[in-house]
Amino acid sequence: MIGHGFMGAAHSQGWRVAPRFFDLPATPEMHLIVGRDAAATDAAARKWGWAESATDWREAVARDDVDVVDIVTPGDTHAEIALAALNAGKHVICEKPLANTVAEAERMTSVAEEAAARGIRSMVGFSYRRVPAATFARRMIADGRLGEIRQVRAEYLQDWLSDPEAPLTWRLQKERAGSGSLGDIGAHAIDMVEFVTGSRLEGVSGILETLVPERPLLGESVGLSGTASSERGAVTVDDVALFHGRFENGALGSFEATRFRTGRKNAFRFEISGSRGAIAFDMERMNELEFYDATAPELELGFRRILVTEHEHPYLAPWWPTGHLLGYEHAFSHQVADFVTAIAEGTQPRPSFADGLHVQRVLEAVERSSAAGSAWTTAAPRMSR
Ligand code: SOE
Repeated sequence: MIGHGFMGAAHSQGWRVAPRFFDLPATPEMHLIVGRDAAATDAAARKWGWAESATDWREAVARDDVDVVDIVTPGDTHAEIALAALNAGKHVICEKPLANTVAEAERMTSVAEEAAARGIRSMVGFSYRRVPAATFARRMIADGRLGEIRQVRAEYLQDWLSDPEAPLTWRLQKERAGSGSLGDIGAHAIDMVEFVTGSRLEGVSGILETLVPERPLLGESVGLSGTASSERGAVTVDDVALFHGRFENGALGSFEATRFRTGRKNAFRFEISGSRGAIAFDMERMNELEFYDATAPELELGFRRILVTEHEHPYLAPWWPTGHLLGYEHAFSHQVADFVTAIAEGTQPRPSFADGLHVQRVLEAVERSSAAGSAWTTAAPRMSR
């Protein structure tokens, strides 16, 4: 594992727990964790259960006793690490968004596809796909329970930046994070509704806004926010991203991503409506799916709540008795279980780097649209590149 921040903790939990609950065709060993600060990386290794720690990721990805590389660093390092790891013959799982630019994501995808021909697997960490209620929503749509999909609404609302004195962490610097709310949480919204509906966005119109243009520079790094110093620096990413789009299946979608929505902590919600019904999901109530069956008798119409905790629901079989809820971290175990299974069985895990590249194209289309006064902008590959 390269990196040891918030995602390092979440992925470590996934690697440790997945083989203890799922019957996997191969058993991962948590071998080596890499970070720039030797003492902090060593502490992370001991806390999370990695056998060794190191400070040089280039040496790490070249080691003969490493088979899989998990990239949980900020976006500006994804491409370089992923390319080195794939070229060294390692399977790679990379955090979202796949890269900071479309050009990087294209390069990563083409190297991943060459590597796939040699049996090397790669995947992007859009972990929310593996929340059982979300996976079940996809199954219901694939089974035709919603009929023809007409409208999609997705919003990812957090509030940890609404305090203008919250410090300037890497997530607020374009050269490190690529973009702001758009890539950090809007990317999840895009991947999620494309996964659930099975249809991709083909074009968008959007507006991006930076609400607090300067913030205190970062002192000591603590959690997502860190502590502030007395100097200030420029915020170079969007704080709020609003966009709407059209999917290949003709459905219309509206999207909102913000880290300024006071009172909303991790309100990742989507609602999808079709000719035969609708579903709604809210990550703050992640064990539930609301379902409206438009084919029910007229006097019984209404949204009903499905508690997605039956053993037959996706990923639920190895967990707890019905009604005993799962949490945020379980999706990371599901991600590891699927990735290890794909490696052992020689299949392409999803979301692939190509899927991550598509999300990157949508993110870039929103940025271009916003820069052009919200002009309609396609997310298709650009011929001029
Ligand atoms: C911060 O906004 C963040 O940690 C995102 O970076 C994650 O992708 C999301 O899962 C939770 O919020």
